[in-house]
Amino acid sequence: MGEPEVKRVETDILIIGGGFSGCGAAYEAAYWAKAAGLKVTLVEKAAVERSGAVAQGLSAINTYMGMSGKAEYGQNQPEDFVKYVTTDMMGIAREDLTYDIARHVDGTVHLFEKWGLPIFKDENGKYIREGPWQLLIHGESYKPIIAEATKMAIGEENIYERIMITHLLMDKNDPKRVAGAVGFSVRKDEFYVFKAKAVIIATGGATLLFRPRSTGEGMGRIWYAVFNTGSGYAMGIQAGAELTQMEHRFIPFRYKDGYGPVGAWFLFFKCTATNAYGEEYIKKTETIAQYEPYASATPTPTPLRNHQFLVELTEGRGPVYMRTDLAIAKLKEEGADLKHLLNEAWEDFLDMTVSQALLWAAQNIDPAESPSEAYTAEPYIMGSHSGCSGFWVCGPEDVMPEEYKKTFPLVYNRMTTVKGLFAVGDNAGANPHKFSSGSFTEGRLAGKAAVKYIVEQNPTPEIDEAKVDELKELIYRPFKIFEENKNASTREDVNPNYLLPKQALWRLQKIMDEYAAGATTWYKTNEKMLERALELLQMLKEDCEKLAARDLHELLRCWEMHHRLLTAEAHVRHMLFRQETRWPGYYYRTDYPKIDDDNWKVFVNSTYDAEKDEWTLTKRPYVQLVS
Ligand code: SFD
Ligand code: AMP
Repeated sequence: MGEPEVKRVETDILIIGGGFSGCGAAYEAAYWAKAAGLKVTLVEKAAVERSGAVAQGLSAINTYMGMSGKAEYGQNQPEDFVKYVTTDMMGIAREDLTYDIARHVDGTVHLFEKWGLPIFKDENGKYIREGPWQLLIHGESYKPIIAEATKMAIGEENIYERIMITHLLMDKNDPKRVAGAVGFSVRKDEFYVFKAKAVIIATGGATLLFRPRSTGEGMGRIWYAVFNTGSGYAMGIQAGAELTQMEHRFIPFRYKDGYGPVGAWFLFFKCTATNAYGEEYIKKTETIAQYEPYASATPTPTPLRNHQFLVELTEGRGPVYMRTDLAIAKLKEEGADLKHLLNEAWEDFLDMTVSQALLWAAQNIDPAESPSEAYTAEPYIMGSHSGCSGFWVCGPEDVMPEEYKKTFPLVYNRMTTVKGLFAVGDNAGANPHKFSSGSFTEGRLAGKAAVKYIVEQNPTPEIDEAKVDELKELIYRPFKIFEENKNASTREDVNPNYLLPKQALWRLQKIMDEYAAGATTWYKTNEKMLERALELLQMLKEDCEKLAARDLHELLRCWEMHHRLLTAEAHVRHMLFRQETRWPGYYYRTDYPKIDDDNWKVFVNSTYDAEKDEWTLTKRPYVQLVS
């Protein structure tokens, strides 16, 4: 590799990540930027057409109200959604943010349909509901459809693909204001410096921090996107942006090994899950009775449904099965067309989780004849599904409580506590259940607010060139480490002076799995285990100074590793701080096994001071807006 060429891009709004929230931000910002004469730029480490969590497609839109008043859409109101989300989070959510998504999300879904996304409809043209908030789609090409509209909105010349962003740049004259970002091309020897007045973090959540259940031939097969590597969390943490609920995680209950989602089966096909002895274990309400008042909510909150499963497994009544056989037999009895039903059942997976369909074929499973095993996966850190980790972001001015307004230096929707830095989708914390449509919507809200911020504040960022040089040196260091040390051994993957990113990742996953409530310990941990996790993470951090890369792809893996590591540390520190078990079924603090509403019905927030290498953790109040 030669000396990388330095490429400079000057823009007004920089969007990092071209997934669902990034595309939403680009689409909306482009509209408002036109009138204001501003430039919008999107940078993506892969190719927007098939990047991110929706790369494979999806078979449902899980956030849709249907509040237009038209009978064909349904009739949920945003307030209903807020109540549902807060309850699912066991009593804590940013209701202002959730409400804001709910009141705008339908418009996004209607746009998707206009752009060509096929939504299931009945013979009267009415959307077919999978559940109260969910719609079924023919969604294999969901991402290309959204990507095309985004490209048309901001212009392909403003999209930079195959660029891995590694660090944010802060303003030379104001370290608490963002000034851009740097990264490198994963295809060419090019180092990128983006200068921007506002930056929107839209890089998705963090996967593979924990040892996955898959091994050997299935290694790396997980439920959420492997491309979501905690980049946004890590970059924002280093910039000093306040985090919220980083102790939270999502443990999805999935078809075993193929990770096929269960929602369509439970809600649409009315499928049940039973233990090995045929008992429908969710009816055993005694297993969650200690978690009232949350246990008697309808639907039962997601973590508690997991808890019920875990009781069956750990008390020896596994395997647990999704009874597709019983569900299909019942629907047939009620007069459903079997061929049509089976088409829908297979499409559910072929649209978004192809490996599940392959696994059915490989294991000779006909869903009409045999049940399928289900299991809980390893933890994922994310803010858009039934998980709420992310940045503490500003809400809309009209509904954000005064207590929250005080925590922000400037009030612009979805801006973090760092001036000019916005976070959306998986990166915006404490407002989960956004899914694809809500993430795109949140991007739109931030895109509009970023334009407003630039117009009203007229920021004039200046880049510190010495810092840029320092970062360039640091970013490419893994190449140097490899070259200088490769002859110390006869095998490139065994060396006393460096470690490869995959080796570092395995170590991270082992630490997190064994000490930080991974699947191996049935999601249990305590203060001592978490403290030990921090010690081991610190050692791993020191060793990661010696990460080596043999090519640009491995350099990408090195930086994904750094980002995962910092995200993991934030997760452990937050879990250590929250002295209760708020989400049984997601994780258990065995030293504080109860839900403690008196002391912990609050958000746990943190900030990191990079200069001093110090974390500060604090509580922020939960404010109920909808009763
Ligand atoms: O069935 C950098 N999701 C579902 N949403 C639904 O609406 N319906 C469903 O059916 C859903 N299900 C589901 C879902 C996801 C997956 C993987 C499966 C099933 C198997 C969730 C949504 O997909 C999710 O909520 C949104 O996509 C979140 O949006 P966002 O923008 O927060 O994340 P993203 O789309 O993954 O995009 C992130 C982008 O950032 C890029 N990136 N670029 C540059 N530099 C870096 N350092 C970067 N780091 C990351 C990524 O490449 C990506 O493009 S179900 O289970 O419920
Ligand atoms: P999933 O396929 O598990 O990702 O779920 C898709 C959607 O269905 C999400 O909105 C879930 O919260 C919801 N969901 C899944 N299972 C259930 C269930 N048993 N009861 C109520 N909602 C569910």
